[in-house]
Amino acid sequence: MKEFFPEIKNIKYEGPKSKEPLSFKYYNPEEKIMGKTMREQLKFAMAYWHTLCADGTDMFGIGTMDKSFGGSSSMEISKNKVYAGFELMNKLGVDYFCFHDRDLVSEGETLADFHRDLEVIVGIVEEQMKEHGKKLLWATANMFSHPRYAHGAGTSCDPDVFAYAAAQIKQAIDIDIRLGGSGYVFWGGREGYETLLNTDMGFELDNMAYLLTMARDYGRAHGFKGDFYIEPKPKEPTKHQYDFDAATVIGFLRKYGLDGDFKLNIEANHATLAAHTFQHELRTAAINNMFGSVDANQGDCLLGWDTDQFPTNIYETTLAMYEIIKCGGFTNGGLNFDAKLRRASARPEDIFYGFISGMDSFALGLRLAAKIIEDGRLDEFVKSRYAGFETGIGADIKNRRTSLEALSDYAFSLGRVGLSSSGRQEYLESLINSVMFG
Ligand code: XUL
Ligand code: CO
Repeated sequence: MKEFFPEIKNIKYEGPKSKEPLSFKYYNPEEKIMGKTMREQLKFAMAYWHTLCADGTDMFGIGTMDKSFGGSSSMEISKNKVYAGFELMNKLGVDYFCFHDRDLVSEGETLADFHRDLEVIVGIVEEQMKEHGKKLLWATANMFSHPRYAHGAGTSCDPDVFAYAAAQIKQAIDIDIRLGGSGYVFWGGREGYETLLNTDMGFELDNMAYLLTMARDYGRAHGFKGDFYIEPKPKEPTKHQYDFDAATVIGFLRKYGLDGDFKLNIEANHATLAAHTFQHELRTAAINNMFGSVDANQGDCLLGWDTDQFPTNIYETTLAMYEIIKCGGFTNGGLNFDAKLRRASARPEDIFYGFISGMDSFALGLRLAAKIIEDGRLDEFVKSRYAGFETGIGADIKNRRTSLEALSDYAFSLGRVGLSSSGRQEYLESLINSVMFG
């Protein structure tokens, strides 16, 4: 078998003191952290699109990276991408991957062309998965790149486009089931609007929910046991996207009775675009029992768009892993690197540096989150902050055994009520630093 990255050997754990750039400093797959191996806790996945398709094209310039993998025809390129992808996952020890239907083959003129070519490539993916023991974290349908989706897919004003989207979803769910995927993602890149002047928002949302309901029913009827996910994002490409953030999506899912089958796929850079922290979005999903999966990346606070960088901010990865461990860890989900190289990082080995950096950042985040939890002072402080609810009037409130009148009588009996305790933010921030770096 042809090697696509002949210069790169299998990436090994060498520990934090190693100066070998092509090694893991913190990710030691078989080491146990809080009862599970790092590999099980982190469940890293390769995003097919960024890794094997994105070639550095941006709004101002053409591609800088050759993603043809030595192929000349479109199908040859598609085949080579599969082999290159599995080689890369093997060398990095990444167990999972995710793709859009359009990442595997180019669309062709008709759905029939697309279907025919997908069948060939999915066959190769299936055979490679068996040979190398890799798993599909989730699949999705790209319903945002083609011009037909300029008005949206499930929220399009054109019923033919709505039907086309349905066909793409059906096909992607069939592939997901065939490959044993544990998730199916909906990211509504064009499901939103540019101006309300031309938009019937209520009608569009009802249609979107109908499409998701049909997808759910089809998947369940055909044996899909995994989770459906919505991936919130507030904007980009459309000015306003309906899946704005976790809270908005949860409200939508409940309104349309989809909350039993759908969870959230939280992306770090989408959280920050919605003016939330990554931790906030994870917590919102968790407290609503809708935490599912993560698209791992980071943005740049000086650039207001979705830069999809490999994550390196250890505070962010630590607090993310803290949230993930606290809500029980991944079940069907995992950490998918929805991350791409900078345009000038155009050498084939750069993709390995990107993954190593991202995997090590989350591995270190996991180690530090475990330290914070095992240290216990943070959790103890939060518990003690609400200790007033354990006795007296506080317990009556907590146990819902009071009334507005009873609380009013109680408050009148108190006289002056002032600020009673400190939030201790500065102390907690320095506590976190001392646990992380101590
Ligand atoms: C776009 C994005 C997508 C989804 C899958 O911002 O995150 O790649 O993850 O469609
Ligand atoms: Co994403």
